[in-house]
Amino acid sequence: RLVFTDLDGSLLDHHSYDWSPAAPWLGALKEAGVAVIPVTSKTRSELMSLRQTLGLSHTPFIAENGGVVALPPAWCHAKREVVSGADGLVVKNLAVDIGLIRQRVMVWRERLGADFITMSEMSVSEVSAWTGLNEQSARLARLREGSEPLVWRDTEDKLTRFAEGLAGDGLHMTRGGRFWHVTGDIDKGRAVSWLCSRFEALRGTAPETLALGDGPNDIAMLEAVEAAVIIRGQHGLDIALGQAGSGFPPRLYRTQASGPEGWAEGLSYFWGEEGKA
Ligand code: 2M8
Ligand code: MG
Ligand code: MG
Repeated sequence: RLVFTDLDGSLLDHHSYDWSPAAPWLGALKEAGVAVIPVTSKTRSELMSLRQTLGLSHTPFIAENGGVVALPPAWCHAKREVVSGADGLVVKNLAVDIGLIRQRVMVWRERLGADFITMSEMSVSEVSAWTGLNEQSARLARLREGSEPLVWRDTEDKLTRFAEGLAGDGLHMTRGGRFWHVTGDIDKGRAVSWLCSRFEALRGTAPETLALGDGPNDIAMLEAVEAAVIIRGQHGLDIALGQAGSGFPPRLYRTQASGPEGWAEGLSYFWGEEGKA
């Protein structure tokens, strides 16, 4: 069994980033040997710190909306894969380089005369003000490798033309709880499917999969698994499946509660009462 989870607005509260209502389930899953895999817009740097805090230091994670996949040793092909640094993880970078993304974003701003502010243009304290993250976390959020968050301040029509312009460059726009994210040709769903194939290659059997998310950028992930939990959003964005076009209909549950309470509610719905405190 594998659990794939969005962080902001799902495992973590949209405003406070608290996860305590989900802690009993996290503990139960750990005890049962079920990997909980964060699949998030957050950066690798944010994840390196958060996974310790959440007690998820032995599971893989997917950062920057599917652009970065990090594998602990147990998820690697022995000898064939080399760890990328002191952190002991093998990192697969599926993203388009952030420098190129930023360059094309600036080109289309210029051409369309569009009004928006990117995360790289914000100071650390501005990122804190937008997100409610403390200074240290905001600093880690700015260390981006393959996705650029931005706050759109122009018309819908210009947004469409901006997205079309970027599409011509092979870039995509996806929407998180607060920001639009410009990425390469990646999404959370493809990264999740890739990890499932890796699981099967190593274990010889396909995993039973469940995923939880609250935002438009989670749709592809929710369509890539067998059981999907749509967590009630606190950001006013309604999400529906059938949009990523995978054609695979997962079993679906929509929660009453939002954030980590909804997270626990979704797990209890599919996997029983065993993890509840
Ligand atoms: C951004 O991601 C969230 C995900 O839904 C958003 O778009 O609202 C990213 O910048 C991420 O790195 C950061 O941690 C998060 C903080 O809320 O915001
Ligand atoms: Mg979210
Ligand atoms: Mg997210």
